[in-house]
Amino acid sequence: MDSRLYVITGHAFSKGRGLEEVISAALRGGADCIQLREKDFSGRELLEAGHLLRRLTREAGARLIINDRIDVARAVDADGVHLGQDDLPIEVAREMLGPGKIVGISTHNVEEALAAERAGADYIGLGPMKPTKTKLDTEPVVGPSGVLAVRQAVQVPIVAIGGITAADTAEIIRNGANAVAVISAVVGATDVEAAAREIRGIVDRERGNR
Ligand code: TZP
Ligand code: MG
Repeated sequence: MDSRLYVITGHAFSKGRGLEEVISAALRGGADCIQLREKDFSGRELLEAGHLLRRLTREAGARLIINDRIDVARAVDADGVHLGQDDLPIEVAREMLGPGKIVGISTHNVEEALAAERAGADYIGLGPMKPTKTKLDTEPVVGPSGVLAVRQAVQVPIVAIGGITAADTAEIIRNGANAVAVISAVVGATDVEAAAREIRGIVDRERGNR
């Protein structure tokens, strides 16, 4: 899972703009992985959004990951799922998704990262990097220094998350993250495409310097 700019949907943070408008702009700006994450959508609404995102991500050559819902991921032929620590275990999700699919999991410290790697995760989310208003029930901040500690402990790709802006991205990538995942810094930006392009450019530059 070698993505660089991982953009997560969030209609509540999209300034009233629709999913198609916002995600099309993020993809034009260089998002190479989109996660469908809408906690208050019904199954029907998730399915409809998933089909739309599948079309947009295919056209852009980007990945599509579905948060939590393995059934929705299968129904829309997504590239994989993103799980929380309390969701179905990685092995079970992989069995349900079938071969060739991506299974990622949220982690918050070295112990969880090691367990995820042992369980065969394709990538780990690691965060929060900073306090964020986007997710209310976050674990304590791990920060960019936490990326360094986890990078020293595991080989699995690290997708840093939580409160990340363009200004934080260089340090996070230098500390060993493969990618940054954002909601508000891209979907809440006035110019979504420009915001994505700026962050993607920083990731590309810093990864090139490693
Ligand atoms: N998981 C940990 S922090 C977070 C999620 C989904 C929210 C990320 O949103 P933002 O706006 O990039 O802080
Ligand atoms: Mg979850």
